[in-house]
Amino acid sequence: MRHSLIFPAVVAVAAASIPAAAATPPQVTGAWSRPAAQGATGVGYMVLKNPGRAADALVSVETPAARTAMIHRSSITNGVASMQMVSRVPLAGGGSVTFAPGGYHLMFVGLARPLGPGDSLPATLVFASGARVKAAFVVGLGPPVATPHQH
Ligand SMILES: [Cu+2]
Repeated sequence: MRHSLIFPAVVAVAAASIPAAAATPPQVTGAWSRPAAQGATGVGYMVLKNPGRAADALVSVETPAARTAMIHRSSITNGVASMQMVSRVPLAGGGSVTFAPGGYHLMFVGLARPLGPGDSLPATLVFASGARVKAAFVVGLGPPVATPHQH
C-alpha cells in the first residue's frame, strides 16, 4: 500500500495550477452606451479596474445584442480624428483603464435591436487571464454613476 502516499501530492499540484487571476477578476463600473438604431453601430464606455496584483488585458468582447463587438481607440493626429482597432488593452496589476469618448471605446456593429434611453446592452468582457466578466451598458447621455473624486 506504499503507493497510496503519492495520491495526496498529486492533488496538491493540481490545486496549485488553478490560475490566480480567477480569484480576483477585473471589475467593470460605469458602463454606458448611446442611443442607436437597429442595425447601426452602438458604442460602449466604462472603467476597467484590476484589483489583482498580476497584470491582465482585455482581449475581446462578446455580445448577443450585435453582430460583432470590437475594441477601438480614437486619436487625433495633426488635427484629424481617427480610430484604430485594438486587439489588447493592457490592465496593470492594481491599475485601471477608462473607456471614454475620444479614447478607448467598444463598438457594437449591427445592433440586433434599437438602443433607447434606459435600455441596457449585455456584453461579456474576455481577458487574457481567462476571466470572463459580464457588463450591462446602460443607454444614456453619459456614465450612469458619477465617477468618484480621486486624488
Ligand atoms: Cu470606434
